[in-house]
Amino acid sequence: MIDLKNIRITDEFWQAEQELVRTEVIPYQWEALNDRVPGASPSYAIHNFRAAKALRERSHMPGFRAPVFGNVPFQVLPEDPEKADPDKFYGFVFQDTDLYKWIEAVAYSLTRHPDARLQATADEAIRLIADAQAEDGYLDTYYILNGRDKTFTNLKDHHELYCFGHLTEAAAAYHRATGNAELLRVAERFAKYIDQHIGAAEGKKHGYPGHEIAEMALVRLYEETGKEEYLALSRYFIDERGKKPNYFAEAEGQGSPGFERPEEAFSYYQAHKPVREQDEAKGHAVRAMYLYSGMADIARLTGDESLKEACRKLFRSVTREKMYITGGVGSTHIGEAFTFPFDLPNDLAYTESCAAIGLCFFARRMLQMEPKAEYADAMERALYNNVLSGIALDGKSFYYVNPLEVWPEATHRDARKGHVKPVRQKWFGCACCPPNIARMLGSLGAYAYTEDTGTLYVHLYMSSEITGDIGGQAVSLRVTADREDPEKWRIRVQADTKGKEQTIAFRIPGWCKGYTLRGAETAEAAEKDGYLYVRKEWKDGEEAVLELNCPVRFIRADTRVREDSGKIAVTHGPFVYCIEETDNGKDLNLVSIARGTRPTDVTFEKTTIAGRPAEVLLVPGQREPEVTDRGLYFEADSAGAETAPVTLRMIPYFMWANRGENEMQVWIPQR
Ligand code: FUB
Ligand code: ZN
Repeated sequence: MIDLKNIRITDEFWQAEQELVRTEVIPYQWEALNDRVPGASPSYAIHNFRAAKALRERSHMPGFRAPVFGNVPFQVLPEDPEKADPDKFYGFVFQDTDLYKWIEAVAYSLTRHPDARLQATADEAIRLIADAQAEDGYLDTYYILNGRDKTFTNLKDHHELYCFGHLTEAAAAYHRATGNAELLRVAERFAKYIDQHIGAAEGKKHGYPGHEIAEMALVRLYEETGKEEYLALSRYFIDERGKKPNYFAEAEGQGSPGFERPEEAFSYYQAHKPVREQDEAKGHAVRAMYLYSGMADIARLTGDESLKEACRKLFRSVTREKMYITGGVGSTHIGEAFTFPFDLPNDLAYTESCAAIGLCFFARRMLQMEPKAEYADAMERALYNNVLSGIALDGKSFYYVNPLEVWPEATHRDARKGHVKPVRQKWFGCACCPPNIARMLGSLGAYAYTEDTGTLYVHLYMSSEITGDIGGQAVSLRVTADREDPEKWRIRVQADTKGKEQTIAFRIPGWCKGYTLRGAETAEAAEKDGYLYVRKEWKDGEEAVLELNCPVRFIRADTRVREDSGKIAVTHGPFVYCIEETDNGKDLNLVSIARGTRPTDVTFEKTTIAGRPAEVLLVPGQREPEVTDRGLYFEADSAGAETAPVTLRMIPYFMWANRGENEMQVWIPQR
């Protein structure tokens, strides 16, 4: 990962998002972690660490008896925090990760915006975590408080390795941002403990994480410390997964989840077959994205061709058969999972914010493995649409589920749609998404840019400044993404490569219909896999301008996506657009776009939505009249057939649901 210290995002649009994280999300989440938000589900994350610390202190006292694991549920239901037992664990088995993700988000925020008070608060939280860690290095407050006798007996569901993964991601980020190595030491001690108990050697458990993330986190730990054993452990997890006999069935003896066919048993965990034999994205979408990200990391670092090929197939399976136009993945709330190819229901979509974030992780790693614009296209799609939709424009509420069509009444009255919320929520009992959004937005620079020997890749266009050692060379670069002209993105590049030649590779986005490059006439330039490689000595004071044509586009879906037959989606640049009731009236089912309407008929309007600058598209449309007086079914004659012309006001999808509860729709019939 490129060092975020070298990158400053100056882009107005993205800076606003990063500022929301700094000024709203991080402080709010700290209150939530401490159970101080009236009316919000208590987190108990800090409570649990305090209880674990107290237990460790008591363990030195005479007569101490360690807790013994009874029949503890996956979620210990929260009570009134006032009445909580100070020695008891509360929340989900993975509750610790909420604090780790917060620390990671803080690390990125401190990189951009030093803040001594915030750093002191995070340092204190880290000290608490270190004090809660067991003397043997183990760290998961659910087991510490409920009974260590069952440590690593339910890798499938109980998330100990998932907690380790988030701890490690936070530790690496915090160390990189602040130089404070305390959490890194904690993560390394836990990594060593895991290594002693899980692995190929006789006497160790031959298991792997039920919820992946440790794979990519161990790679990060390896990159932060240079210690090969972490890379080896990550590789072990990847190589062991899905081998026969299946570890989860054999060692944990808990049978296969009921909703799967026998040959698919454990596909929920991507453990139905060895990873190199997997060619279809299956199971829990977040888990899948995290696994594939780890696979891509290992494939890149080891050059393992079979693993690279599996990554390519899985990426294609996700993005060519199972991804929504918004970059959302996971079509069903049952198991928060993928279903079958081209099954992409709009109003039942699960499309968890974390899963879209996971797709960004996977795509970024594919780009590091082999830069191809199709990976960046998917990453951009997910980021600009599904990920941003996960957070309100004021940063104060969040979506877990990001549907493409909402009829509020149905979400209230139909249990099948109970997971779809027409308004964002302040917090969640299972609060995985908000802090994940915070850490994603905080580390944007690492998605916009990657480096390889001698080359700086520009994947996403956002104004930024880059200085330091990039791709092994001293560089100073300023990118200005000028989006004033709605039909053209102008990317101005000023660079100083200090007397040496440097390649800068610019992505030509999938949405761009033609481009020009001016001001780099002295350069060697060649296009490959969707990137324009420009090699030259970049001199201070010179400017190159890349103009990307950015027309409005009407998009249709593969006809196998039955939900979208006869419909179009409207996009502009990376943004997917939607209609909302607030702008277009009730009963969005009655509006359509007439056949023959062209994208060039669309006009633009600059406005604000919830205080944020917004570009509205005005699309010529039509509306059918209501027919409510001819019985439930009636003869298909002229009634209801005549339509009235209307102008559809379309807003960027990520801005929906910021003006109260209302209907929303991305795909619009074309009649
Ligand atoms: O299991 C941990 C997290 O909680 C998952 O990634 C999310 O899907 C939610 O279930
Ligand atoms: Zn989530």
